[in-house]
Amino acid sequence: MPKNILDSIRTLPSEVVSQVSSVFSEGTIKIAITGLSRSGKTVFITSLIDQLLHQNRLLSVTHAHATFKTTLKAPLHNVRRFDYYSFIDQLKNEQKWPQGTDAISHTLLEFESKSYFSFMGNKVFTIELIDYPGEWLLDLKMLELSFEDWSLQSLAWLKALNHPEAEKYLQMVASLNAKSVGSVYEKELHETYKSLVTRLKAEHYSQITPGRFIMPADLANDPMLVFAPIGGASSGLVSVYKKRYEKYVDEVVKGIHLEHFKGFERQVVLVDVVESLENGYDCYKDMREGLKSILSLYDHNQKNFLLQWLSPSIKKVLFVATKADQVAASQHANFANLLEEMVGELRRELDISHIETHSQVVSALKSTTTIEKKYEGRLLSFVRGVLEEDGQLHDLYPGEMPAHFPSKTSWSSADYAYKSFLPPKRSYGAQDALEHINMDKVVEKLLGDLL
Ligand SMILES: Nc1nc2c(ncn2[C@@H]2O[C@H](COP(=O)(O)OP(=O)(O)OP(=O)(O)O)[C@@H](O)[C@H]2O)c(=O)[nH]1
Ligand SMILES: [Mg+2]
Repeated sequence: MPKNILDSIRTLPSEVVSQVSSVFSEGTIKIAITGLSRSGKTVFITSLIDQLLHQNRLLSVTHAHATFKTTLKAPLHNVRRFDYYSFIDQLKNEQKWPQGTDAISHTLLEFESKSYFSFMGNKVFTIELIDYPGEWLLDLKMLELSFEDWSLQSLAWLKALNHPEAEKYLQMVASLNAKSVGSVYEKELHETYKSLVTRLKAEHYSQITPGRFIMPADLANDPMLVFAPIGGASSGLVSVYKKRYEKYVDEVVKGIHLEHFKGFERQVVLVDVVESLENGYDCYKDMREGLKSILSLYDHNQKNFLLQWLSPSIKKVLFVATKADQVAASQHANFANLLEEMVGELRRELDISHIETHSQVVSALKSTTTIEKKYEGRLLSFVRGVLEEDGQLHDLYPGEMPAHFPSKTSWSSADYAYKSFLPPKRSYGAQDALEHINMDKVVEKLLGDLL
């Protein structure tokens, strides 16, 4: 702000100053975009920024009267930058999805929004968007657990999976005894557990801790990570593993994962509804539990003082189901129902904690178009797009989405197989944002009150 304006404000009567100073209200609103890996965080944030930068042309106005301008600001020092320019280039010009990202990254957007009254001047504020891997948020439950409790819970979870690889690991743990000590045992058990959770992750299970075993980022090969859940009988390893576990909780979960969550006002939770339908009842249930852990930060019964200290700053949570373009437009009402079913209980719990919630089905980048076609005498809704598997344009009938998640007995994953599409080939003018489904509604629900 120019110095002379500040000086002239200082000489105004106090009641006028309080009015005028709100005009220049500055401040940064922090928004975390979270979700398990591949849920669509990077594409969602890229599209959100792109819609905001091109807002005047492409979004239906958020509030009838709102006019605002958005600028991408220089990145913060000492944090990883969310690389909007590379991502948007890949999506618009190379028809490529961005590679997976395995760490927290930030970006700053400055908004100037027009006020109702010309004498008031415009409101300027900054939004910090943070791409935050949901896998790291799952670790927050470790804050509440001793090494022994975490081990017990993890082993019980593995047992309940009824998975042959999990079974092998459990047998390995059972075979340990007081003499199983030394770095060879330490590493072998850790590596076996790490491969197991990596495999379970690939098979779409969600509740995996610690997050850094599957997304190590800068901690790959850090000796602090050499631990694994074990039972009390194998006491030879307990003391070393316990020390490392406690160091991990202290330095990584508290020191890094939690640190980035300070001062959050809003959170977007991306949910891959299509993926959960495709992977069957057990993965669906596990994803629901995973989402619960991700949001345990706001649990009003939370006893952990660190979490209690963080939660009051959160005011709004928006649940978003991405990739709506994988199904025909006629299926979007059912899609929204499934999202609601997945997060309904969480929304009620957040409501009790006085946190506003919304849900929205979107496609951050609309990669298909819905077309009507006759098939065996029936008019069906097909999706037309370029398939990832062969790079060719296809018309596909993805079937009807159910209005509810099937029950355990009636759920057959084979009924739900959705294809992946590539970003569409089109030429974008300077004024064109990514084509989307419902990103304008996201802007309204997430930011509408600020504009
Ligand atoms: N059809 C369609 N596919 C999408 C959309 N957004 C994301 N995808 C698909 O989902 C994949 C993952 O998207 P990302 O944005 O990279 O997901 P992420 O959550 O950042 O993943 P990680 O960085 O691995 O945690 C992409 O490679 C696409 O295949 C969308 O709007 N439409
Ligand atoms: Mg990503």
